[in-house]
Amino acid sequence: MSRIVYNPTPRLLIATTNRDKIGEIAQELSGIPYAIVTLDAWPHLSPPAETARTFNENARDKARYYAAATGELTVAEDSGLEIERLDGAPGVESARFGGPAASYADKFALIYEALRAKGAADTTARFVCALALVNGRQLLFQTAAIVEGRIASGPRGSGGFGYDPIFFYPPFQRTLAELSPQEKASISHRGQAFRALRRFLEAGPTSRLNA
Ligand code: ITT
Repeated sequence: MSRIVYNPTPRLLIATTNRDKIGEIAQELSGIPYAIVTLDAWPHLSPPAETARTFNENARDKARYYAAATGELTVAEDSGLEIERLDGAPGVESARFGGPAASYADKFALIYEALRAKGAADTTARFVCALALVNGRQLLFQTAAIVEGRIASGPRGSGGFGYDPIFFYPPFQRTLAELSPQEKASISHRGQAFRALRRFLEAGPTSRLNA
């Protein structure tokens, strides 16, 4: 006698409170054999404090926190902008740089002021994205990716989000905010990191974990 096994599509929680990140990640993961869920399904869950000093640790901590709170197979990422002449600032503080009330215009003004104070009109910079995939307490996959560029002479463009208007990407001779979403995804820190996650998921080992 054969048994009928109901094998539902496994779920994957994209654990971020940042809507702009969700848009870019969903685009990168479209078509994977997982049902994507977001934190909208847990409206009362507060975000964890991000206390670690590295993107990798913060990504792991966030993924572990949300996996424990929801019971879902969870991916979280930690990302930010490192400016060479500012010794890597704002780095892991990118989202909080300038304080809770600071707009991105305020953050840009602080950055240009700090660069002027150092006599550093031109500087290299990089965006970093570290991601971690966790099931229960188990870290299944971790990767990090960067995109190298320069701080633009002034903010330009209206696409993207966050620091994109001040990040000049030399191969395209434009800021990330002047790129189409597809162009940004093709070279960005997040695009590269999530394409690596897609390859890992499509290789299959996790597809049975929460089925
Ligand atoms: P979650 O922790 O909930 O994911 P968050 O926005 O607080 O949301 P992070 O702590 O990782 O996330 O901070 C990332 C910040 O780095 C983000 O808020 C932007 O200020 C900046 N950032 C990261 N990726 C960026 C991108 O592609 N373009 C522009 N700015 C980016």
